[in-house]
Amino acid sequence: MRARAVARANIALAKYWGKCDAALNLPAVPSVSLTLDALVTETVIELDGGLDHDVVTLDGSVREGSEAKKVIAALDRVRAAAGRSERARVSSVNRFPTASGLASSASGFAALAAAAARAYGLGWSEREVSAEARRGSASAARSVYGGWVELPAGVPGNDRLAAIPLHGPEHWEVSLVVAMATKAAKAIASRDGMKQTAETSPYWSAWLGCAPLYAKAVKDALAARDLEAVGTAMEASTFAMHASAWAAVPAVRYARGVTLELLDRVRALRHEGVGAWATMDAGPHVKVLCMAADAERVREAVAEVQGVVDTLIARPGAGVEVTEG
Ligand code: 2P0
Repeated sequence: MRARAVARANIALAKYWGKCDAALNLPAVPSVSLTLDALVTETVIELDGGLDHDVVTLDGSVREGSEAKKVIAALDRVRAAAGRSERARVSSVNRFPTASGLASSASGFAALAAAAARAYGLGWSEREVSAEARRGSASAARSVYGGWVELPAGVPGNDRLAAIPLHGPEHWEVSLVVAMATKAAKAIASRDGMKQTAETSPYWSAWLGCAPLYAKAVKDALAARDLEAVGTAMEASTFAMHASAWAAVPAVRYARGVTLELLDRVRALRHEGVGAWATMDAGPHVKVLCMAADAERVREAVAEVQGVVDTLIARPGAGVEVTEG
C-alpha cells in the first residue's frame, strides 16, 4: 500500500502556547489559525513487509535517532489503531518557496497522519486524522482543515481532541505577508520554550487567563470579517504569548532587533491608512495580516526594513489532500 498526502502550514491568529497534558500533547489554551496556500509539505508512505524498521527521509536525506523518533511514534499509533505491523518508508518534502526557517511541523504532521491512515487502510474521518496530527504537533491538528480553523483547549486525559473548521478559504479575501528575519534555524524549539514558560514564568497564569478571551475575540471578528477587530485581538494574543515567554527564567525570547523594527513598520502602515496587523511565532519572523488588495504594498514596505532577508505573500489555503498509489 502506498499513499500520498499534501498539507499546508498554518499561522495562528490566536496563539497556542503551553500544554495541559504533555503525554497526550493537549494544548492548555484554545487557538485559531489560517491555513496558507504557499507553504506545502508532501509526504509519501509505502508499506514494506520486508523492512524490519521504518525508513524516514525528510527533504531527501534519511533521518535517524531523535529526528525520526516523532515520525516513528506517529506510525506506531496508526499501526496500533489498524492492528497492523508492517514497517514503512516515509518520504517527506517541504515545498516552501524559500529556505525560510518557517515552521514545517504543522504541515508535516498533518500530511503524515493523513498518508499513514490511508496507507494502513484506516477509513479515518478528517476529525480522526486531526486528532492524530495533534499528537505529533498540536498546531498540525489545524492544518488538516483549510481556511480558518479552531483548536479548542484540551481536557487532561482526553486524547480525542481535534481541530474544528470555522470557515473555508473563500470566506475572506485576506493575505498574510511573511517577512523573514533570518534563514537560520530557531534557537529554542517551541516545545521546549512553552515548557520553560509554564514552569518558570510568573506571567504563565496571566496567559492562561487571557488566551481564551483573545481566541473568542478572533473568532467573533472573523465571523463578521472585521479586519481591525481580528488584527487587534491577534496582536494582543501574540504579545501576551511572547511576554509570558520573555518572563521565563531563563528568558525565552524569539524576537530580534529586526523583529521590533518590523513591528514598528506595521504600526506605521496603519497610520498611513493601510489595514495591517502583525503576529510572530516561535521565531524572529513577522507575519502581517491585511486585505489581499493591500498585500503588495505591505510586502514592499516590510521588504525595505533593514535585516529582512526575504518576503512572501500567502493566501488562505486548502486542507489536507490524500491519494492512493
Ligand atoms: C501556534 N506555535 O499556535 C503557536 C504560536 C508557536 C507559537 O503551535 O509541542 O510545534 O509540537 O505541539 O505545534 C508551535 O508549537 O508544538 C506553535 P508541539 P507546535 O501556532
